[in-house]
Amino acid sequence: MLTLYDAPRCPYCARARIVLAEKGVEYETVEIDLGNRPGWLYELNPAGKVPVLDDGFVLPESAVIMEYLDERFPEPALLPAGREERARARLAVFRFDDLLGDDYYALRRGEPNAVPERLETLPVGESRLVDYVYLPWVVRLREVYGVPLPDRLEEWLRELAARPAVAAELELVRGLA
Ligand SMILES: N[C@@H](CCC(=O)N[C@@H](CS)C(=O)NCC(=O)O)C(=O)O
Repeated sequence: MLTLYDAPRCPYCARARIVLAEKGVEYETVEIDLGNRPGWLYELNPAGKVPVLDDGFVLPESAVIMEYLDERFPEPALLPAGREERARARLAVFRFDDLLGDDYYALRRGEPNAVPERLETLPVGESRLVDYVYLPWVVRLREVYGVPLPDRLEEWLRELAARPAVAAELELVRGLA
């Protein structure tokens, strides 16, 4: 049985939750209180961060966890089939901080940010892996921070919300708002 060290409000953990649900994988959750992290978490992940996956070995870093799960449970595939498309998807994952993350956290701190511009050009809608990398932040922007989404993203989110894995995360985030 896989174990996910998880925190409900953490968008990085949401990436792992969504992929596990999408793949229909049964797993156990160990909930971490981010305000009072246990010392043993640093033995699992020296950075002291969640998510951490235990599948008989310990794996931190949400984007790495997502790709691991996509290989471990191949159906439905999240990375595209073509080599070029896979490379482009990995690039969009690699650039997450530049393309949304840094501005999201600036907005959260009440600092100047370019979230509206970032949302206009978000590299989603082509690969399910990239969609799930970005979705937790897009959902929190709309549901928690009241940021309006461009029509393209509303439509994208509406289609994805039909999938139980995404619907569950949306419900969780609405409970946080
Ligand atoms: N690069 C990590 C980031 C994970 C992360 O920042 N998680 C937050 C919770 S949302 C955390 O554990 N923060 C604790 C800390 O920063 O000390 C990943 O992608 O998994």
